[in-house]
Amino acid sequence: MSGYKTLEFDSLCVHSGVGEYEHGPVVPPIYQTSTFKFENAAHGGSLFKGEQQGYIYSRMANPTIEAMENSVAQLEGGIKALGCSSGMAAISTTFMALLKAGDHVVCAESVYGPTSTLLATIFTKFDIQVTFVDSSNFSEITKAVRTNTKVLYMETPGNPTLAITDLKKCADLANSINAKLVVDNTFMGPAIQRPFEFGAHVVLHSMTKSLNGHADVVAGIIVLNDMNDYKLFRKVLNQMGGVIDPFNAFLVHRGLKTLDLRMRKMSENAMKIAQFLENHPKIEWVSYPGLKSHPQYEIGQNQHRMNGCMISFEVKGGFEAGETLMNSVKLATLAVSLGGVETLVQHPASMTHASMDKEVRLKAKITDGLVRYSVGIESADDLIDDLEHALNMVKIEELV
Ligand code: LCS
Repeated sequence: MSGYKTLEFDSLCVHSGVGEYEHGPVVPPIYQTSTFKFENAAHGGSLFKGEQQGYIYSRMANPTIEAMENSVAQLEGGIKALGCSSGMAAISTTFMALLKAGDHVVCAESVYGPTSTLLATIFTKFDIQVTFVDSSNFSEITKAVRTNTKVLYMETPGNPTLAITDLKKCADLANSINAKLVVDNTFMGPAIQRPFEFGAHVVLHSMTKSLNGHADVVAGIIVLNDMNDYKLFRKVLNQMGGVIDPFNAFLVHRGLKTLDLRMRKMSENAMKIAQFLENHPKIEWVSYPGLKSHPQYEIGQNQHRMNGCMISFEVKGGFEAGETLMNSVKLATLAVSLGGVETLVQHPASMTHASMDKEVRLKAKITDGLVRYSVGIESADDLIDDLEHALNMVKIEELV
């Protein structure tokens, strides 16, 4: 809606994307319909030709989905967004839109496991090449670039190591070689990091995580800041078919209203927990963007408004000790996924990143003992008590 450019982010969370609807509902209604009635044959024909604006079929456009898309586009500072059936649908649609046989991708090595597997196994079948790099070391990205590089694909902070990538340097490099910088912004979300501000060309999310925030939806989104890109991506998504459905779009739009509030509380909790872990004698190391010990702390502070909800750490004693911890927590839930109101803990090497080649995984510093902890909105004191109790269960013999 006009005028919203001047609102602060927390106000935008509540109001963005909400339009005017029949009967004046405060919340966009759910248009739970697959198709839309034409007034007559000529009307149907003119909608298909694009001579008139209107809805045709929900894979192409739907008012509930559009309301949510407009909200996310505004929150990210883009111009248009495309709701997808999952984060992986957003990622595969993006590669389908930007790449052709013979092209090359430079991809961060610490990304969600199936993203790297998709590039390394499925897209290579179509003669698309990929080089994985430690993206926290910018010179590795520069060295990996070739004449046929069309996409720099970055996830920052990376899943699950939380390695941070300098987005401005990547955007400048992409512009200099006529490639696109694609950023998976799932871990931080627009309340914390807005990649377009640093020059990204495409921003995408698994909305299954913090954008929806309540662990009850699987969905994704692609945000664009160029109208020609939007037209291309929309066509590809429409042909590939991985669109979101109206009910899930409604739930995500509802979740967005509290995005800023949730991320503040989660970041505040995570900082306390990261400090607790860093000072605990049974902890080998902690990776959290808010700790000065994070190797890319300065870059993170330049890119982030808050420090986020994700912590990675290793218990002394490696995987066995980590397993004891995961089996001993009571308030945190042992489950994959992240960014929801409930605290989750999981083991990437055997769970989210199990599909990755072991050598690639270890090179990306996703060690066998790494534990990933997604901080929710519970009391930080309760969460720390829970971790303290679980760490007490790690036997001293396991520490060798
Ligand atoms: N990008 C990131 C950074 C992710 O963490 C995930 C899922 C995806 C994309 C894919 O999204 P989806 O298709 O599942 O909506 N990450 C998961 C994780 O770390 N645990 O379980 C899923």
